[in-house]
Amino acid sequence: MKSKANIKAEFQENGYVFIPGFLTKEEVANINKNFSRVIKEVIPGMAENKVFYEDKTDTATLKQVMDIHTHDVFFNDVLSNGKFKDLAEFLLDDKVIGKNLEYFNKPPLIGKLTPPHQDGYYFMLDPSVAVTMWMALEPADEENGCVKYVKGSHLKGMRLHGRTKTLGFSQGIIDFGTDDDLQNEIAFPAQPGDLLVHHSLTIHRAGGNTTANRDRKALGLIYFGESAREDVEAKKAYQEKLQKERV
Ligand SMILES: O=C(O)CCC(=O)C(=O)O
Repeated sequence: MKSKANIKAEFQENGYVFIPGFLTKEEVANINKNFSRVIKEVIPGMAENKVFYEDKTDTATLKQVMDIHTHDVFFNDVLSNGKFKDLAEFLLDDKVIGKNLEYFNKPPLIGKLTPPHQDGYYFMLDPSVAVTMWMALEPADEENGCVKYVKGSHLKGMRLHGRTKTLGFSQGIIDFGTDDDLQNEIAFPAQPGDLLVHHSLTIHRAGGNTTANRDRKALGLIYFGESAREDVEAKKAYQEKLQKERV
């Protein structure tokens, strides 16, 4: 078990921290049970721009669901009370607001790669005081698309992003792949209940799912520090632009 002091030191130095066994098997089973319920009962009532499929015509290819906390009491509680939020406050040295609770999957063979990006580019915060948490709900490795981080990238500023063709990750770093990126990139295979936490400026990506029979389900949580200011106008304009490009 990592000490609290080590968890914070790693986060500050590397821009991410890996916490094995953050949730117990029972806690993971409970999250999985509730995601199954949400997929069956809640998603049908959600707006189209919150629910993404690899193939729109096939609900078995569900890949991402956003803002689940605003539609479901159980997941609102996971985001806004308890150990995830406490950890976010500890790492950011700030009070935090739970902004998003997401479901991610990469279905076998068709689950696409996650382009290299910095979450802060999407968040539009000044200062960019925010963390993202990513928790494996089943084994994730290089074959089914585990998360990869560029160590120390949170200290090197925001990179240039441009439009991608990936649904759910519309922006990616356009010049990703420098020597510095590749030499410092580390893959994080994870088991159910293992937690990854990254700073909003940390560069990360994930491969596609090349396996024939394994999913890659994960829980995502986003927290903004109270000291971060959202550029509300810029964000609105950006959302409108995305919406226009989608039709
Ligand atoms: O699930 C993934 O592939 C990546 C998730 C991600 O990029 C994020 O949570 O910021």
